[in-house]
Amino acid sequence: MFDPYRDPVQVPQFRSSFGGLWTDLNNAVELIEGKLELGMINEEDAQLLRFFVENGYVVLRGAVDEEAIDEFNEDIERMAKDPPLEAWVSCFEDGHWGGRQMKAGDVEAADKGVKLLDVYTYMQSARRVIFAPATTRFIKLVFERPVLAHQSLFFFKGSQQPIHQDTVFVRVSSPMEFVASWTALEDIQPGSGELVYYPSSHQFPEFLFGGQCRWVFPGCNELDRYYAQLHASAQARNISKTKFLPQKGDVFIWSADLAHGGSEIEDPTKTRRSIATHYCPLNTYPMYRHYVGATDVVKAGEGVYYCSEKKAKW
Ligand SMILES: O=C(O)CCC(=O)C(=O)O
Ligand SMILES: [Fe+2]
Repeated sequence: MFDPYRDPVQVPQFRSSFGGLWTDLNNAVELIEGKLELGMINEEDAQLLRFFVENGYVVLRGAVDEEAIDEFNEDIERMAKDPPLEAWVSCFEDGHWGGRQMKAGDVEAADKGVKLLDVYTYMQSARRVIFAPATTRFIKLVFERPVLAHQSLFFFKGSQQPIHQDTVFVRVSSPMEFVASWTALEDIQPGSGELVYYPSSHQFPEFLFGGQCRWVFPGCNELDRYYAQLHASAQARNISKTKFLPQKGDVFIWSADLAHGGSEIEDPTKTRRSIATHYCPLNTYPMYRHYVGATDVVKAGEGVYYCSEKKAKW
């Protein structure tokens, strides 16, 4: 029985009814100090983790070698002229969004919002970028487990995607346990459709689709209400949209619930070469494994793995 004359009990708690990572616990700051004192992390790690816990993201400046990015950009250029069977894109065509095999010329077709999917499955230079040591070091600290990359989007141009939380669209067996990285593959210019986000929006009240679900499901018509709540939460807290204007090689890492999107493209001649990648701990898995099937999990390095959604023609 609770005794009001003794110290009140303090049970660590997650914000979400779906749990999360240790960084989502309300004692995360104490856990960071504990890890630091125990020698599990260094002061630089602690600073990044404190920032991540409070703001829902971190920026790792110069996390990816210039040479690795150049190699990746060159491979993409070469591949785009004669795309292999595995090259799959998502794009806006004939009035709707859909997935299909990549065609030569897709790189230039910026009006179609072309996203090249899961390029890490067939391009070593992509893996070098998405598993850059500084990026994976940080994600391993947050997961405390091996890392499974499971969805990447390569953008030639800005996505202009409405501001959203990935928990709504990226389905993981443990819905809150994942993060994403976004690597600038060139110096990003103002007006190119920069990545935009609401700082600390991972702390906004959670929206439950159908009253019970973190992700939007087929036939659910609550997306408008969801977007309205997201912007209202920002307004109520006086939080404004912030644009990310990185240099080539800078990496932005966001937590599953950080609200982000692609801002409007003001200058259509500008490119916004970048790759976004989602990662979950290896003991969890992307839900597409159930719905459409996943490729085998492949080890890419020390504690880093990848898999992909099976594409129709594979
Ligand atoms: O790069 C962007 O504009 C948004 C990407 C995004 O939302 C994602 O990959 O989850
Ligand atoms: Fe997203």
